Amino acid sequence: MNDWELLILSKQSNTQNLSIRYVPSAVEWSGSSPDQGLLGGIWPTMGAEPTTARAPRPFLRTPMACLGGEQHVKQWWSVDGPVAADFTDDGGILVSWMQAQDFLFATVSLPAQPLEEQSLRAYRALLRVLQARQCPHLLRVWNFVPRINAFDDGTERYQLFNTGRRNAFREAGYTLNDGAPAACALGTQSGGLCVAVLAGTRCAIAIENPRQVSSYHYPKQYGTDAPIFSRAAWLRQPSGEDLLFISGTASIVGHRTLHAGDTLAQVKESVNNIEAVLHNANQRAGALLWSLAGLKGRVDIRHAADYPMVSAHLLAQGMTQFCFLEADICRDDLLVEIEAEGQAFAWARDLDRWCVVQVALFT
Ligand code: 3EB
Repeated sequence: MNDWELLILSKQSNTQNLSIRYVPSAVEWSGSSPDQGLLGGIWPTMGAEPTTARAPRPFLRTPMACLGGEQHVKQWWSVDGPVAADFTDDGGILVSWMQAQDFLFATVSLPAQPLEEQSLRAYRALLRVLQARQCPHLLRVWNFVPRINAFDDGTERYQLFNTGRRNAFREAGYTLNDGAPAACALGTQSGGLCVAVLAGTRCAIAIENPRQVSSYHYPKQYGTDAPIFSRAAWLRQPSGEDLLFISGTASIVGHRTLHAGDTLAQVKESVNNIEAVLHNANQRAGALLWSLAGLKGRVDIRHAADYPMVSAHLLAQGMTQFCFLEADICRDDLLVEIEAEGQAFAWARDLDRWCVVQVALFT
């Protein structure tokens, strides 16, 4: 068998492809082919929409303002195949989910109650659905924590959330360190705790950032229970259109926040961190799959007044496919955070094989 045949065979494997799209809020879903299914979505809205309706509806609308980049506000996850929606009632906790052959998107929203318990119960319910549906590998997680920087009985709410998440992961046998999913944790001003997850039948490859201490190794000064996420997760795909999920990335070097009070310096540091993650991911892939200008995503800004400065800086970096949201960030000295996705071109990963084919053809 020659390389050409190998290449064709690898494209015919029966695993499914996942895609991401960002569209304006006015656009409604219509698949590019009848076979393409909408697996899930997350976008901000300031309208009061109930997120706990009993109808299966795995779209998470977060109570946040869009400050700019409205043409990229709706984040859609889709698959090349049919999807089925359902929900699971786990002792009064309602998990809405959509499942396709190789992927599952699920959301849970809980009313405002003691946060550590809510976090444990939300994750417990989600992980049970993943296991029951045989889609156990967490790829990307979104956490929305009301009043994330406020204190409840002397403990910061983000830390209470972390304790609940860690206990649920431990209980379900999920990793407490290497191999964790990509994630973000943002603060909202209203509503209850909301968590959305994207999971797969296959796992992604966790990517860390050499400039940053891994989240699960943060020292105790940030809370007794460290967060658990990877800086990025690389999903290989049969089409070659690999996805890179980049976690919320802020101005943290080592484990410390840098540039407290200086939003522009924080954005620059966040971009430095993303470049380091991209470099690491490209090295792991052994090919230049991802670049800054090819990323799409969201920029979360604590103070709306900082939006013009932040967006001008990112545009100048060639980061043109971003939406800007007003949100709180998990440390009270962080003023901005960037979350992003990279989608590789199929030919990029197969470049070495194409070269072999070319050489074979021309010699
Ligand atoms: C940081 O690097 C910034 O708790 O799931 C970023 C991404 C952050 C995910 C999480 C937190 C989380 O520590 C905060």
